[in-house]
Amino acid sequence: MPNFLFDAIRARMPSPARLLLETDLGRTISYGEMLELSGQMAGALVERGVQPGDRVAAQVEKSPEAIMLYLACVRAGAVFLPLNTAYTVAELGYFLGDATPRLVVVDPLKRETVAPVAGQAGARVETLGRRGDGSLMDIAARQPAAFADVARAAEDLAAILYTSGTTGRSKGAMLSHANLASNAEVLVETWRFTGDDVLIHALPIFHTHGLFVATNVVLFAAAAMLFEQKFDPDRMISLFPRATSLMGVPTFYVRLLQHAGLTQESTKSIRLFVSGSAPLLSETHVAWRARTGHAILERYGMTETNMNTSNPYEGERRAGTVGLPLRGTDLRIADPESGAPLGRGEIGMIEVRGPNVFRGYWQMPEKTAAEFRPDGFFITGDLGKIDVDGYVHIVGRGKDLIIAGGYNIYPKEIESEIDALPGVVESAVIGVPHPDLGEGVTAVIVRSPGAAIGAEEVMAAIGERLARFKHPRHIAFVDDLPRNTMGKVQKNLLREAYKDVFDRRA
Ligand code: MCA
Ligand code: AMP
Repeated sequence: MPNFLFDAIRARMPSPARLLLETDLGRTISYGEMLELSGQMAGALVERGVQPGDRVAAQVEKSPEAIMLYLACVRAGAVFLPLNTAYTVAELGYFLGDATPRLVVVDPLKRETVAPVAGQAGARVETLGRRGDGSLMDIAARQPAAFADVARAAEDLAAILYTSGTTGRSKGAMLSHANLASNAEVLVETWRFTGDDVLIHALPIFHTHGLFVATNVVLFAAAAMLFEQKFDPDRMISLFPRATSLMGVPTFYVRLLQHAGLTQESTKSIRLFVSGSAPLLSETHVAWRARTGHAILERYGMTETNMNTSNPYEGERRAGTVGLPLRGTDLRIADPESGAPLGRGEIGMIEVRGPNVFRGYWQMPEKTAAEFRPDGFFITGDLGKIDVDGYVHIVGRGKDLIIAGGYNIYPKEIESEIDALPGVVESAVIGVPHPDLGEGVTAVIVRSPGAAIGAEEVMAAIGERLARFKHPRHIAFVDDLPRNTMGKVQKNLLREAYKDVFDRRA
């Protein structure tokens, strides 16, 4: 039956024997095996009661099986909901309660801890283990390799990815089959991917970058990937001779520049280095070019929109810019308040419209409506301008967001946890320059008179509640937070006051 996204992958499949991925342990999966394994996994989902439109949540370590689970969801007509492996059980409880998935798939060691929150959300827990341990893999092994894909139309949902909210709780961005397929198609074309490409895949697969940009581009190009458990500079250098491309966050490039093995010679088989998810400093772009002769191609996207812009493959890759709108995506700069379009060179809100833009926030029609203009443009929350040559520059964020190592962190979530502690009056959480992660989380806290709470107590208290990457790396105590005449905390002043805390330590 027609299945919009998987049909597009099938239509581009190379011969079954061609390599799809090779892991860092040397395990390989061919395109033919992918078809069989994802079909068996789809059969296992159906046996476990998954119906079209059901959500299937997954908090699993990076593995080929996790990719098969994603493809199985697409084929079974389910909605894949990947979750950061760093999320605590408290964080997980919210996502499961909101998305009410039919199944929650976890690694075997997490089954016991996740079972209570899954139960509260009415979801059944399955493990993604090995064959022989009663996991989904066992059920899959009993299924026929041929699976009749469930019919799904272009606008049907393929995935929900949660993006933290600037106010309130995280919102589930609903991504359709057409959102994912259209973006993969245009990226393959823009970045000239072909069946001869070998991508180094060292990103996590619970976010847009690693799951859709990297994996779908490989599948849509019938290319191969070297599928690494995590980013490791030594491994990258040793893999370069076998690869043609790398996709990473700026921290990848910053760390690789510190490696003596990064040279023109060691990177000579690579045709494309792509950076995204956070701003790539011009100095990183320039240093990379000087060391390797390659100009990193920077692009810009969001969970809600997939990729919006890219520097050109041919033509100037301009440092400090995110390039030109992708084919099919309209991008404009508008007055943040009125939405009135602004002219070339003027700074305003970046707004986008196109087949890449999501279908709204899961069960939040008001929030969805508030983030779209009447003519269908999505308000990104990023501030930027378009220069005379049409290149888009991101100059700041209209949203209170920290990006550390490519992970988005919403200050409000951390402030709420800190403010709830005894002895704390209030707090402000800011991101300040960090030499490795781009931005480092800093908490500025006002204590109640006489309270003795210190940094250690704060860390101990929030440690169990928030994922490790959200934890402040610097904590300061002050008498008052700076406020404007409206009473709003002036985070710009705090960012200025603490701008050197990480540089000093580097
Ligand atoms: C790890 N830690 C972090 C981060 N990663 N802390 C803050 N921010 C982070 N990003 C913590 C670990 O828990 C650990 O804690 C300590 O830092 C040191 O870990 P380390 O070994 O240095 O980290 P790593 O494992 O090397 O990871 C760094 C990383 C990784 C490679 C940059 O964070 C990463 O792969 N980031 C990519 C994120 C990504 O895919 N973003 C795309 C989002 P302890 O102190 O306990 O040891 S999609 C998106 O943004 C849009 C759509 C887009 O445009 O792409
Ligand atoms: P996420 O919520 O994880 O989808 O993150 C999306 C946000 O990451 C965007 O709204 C931007 O603020 C930021 N972002 C992504 N790519 C870039 C880039 N190349 N330069 C600057 N910011 C970026």
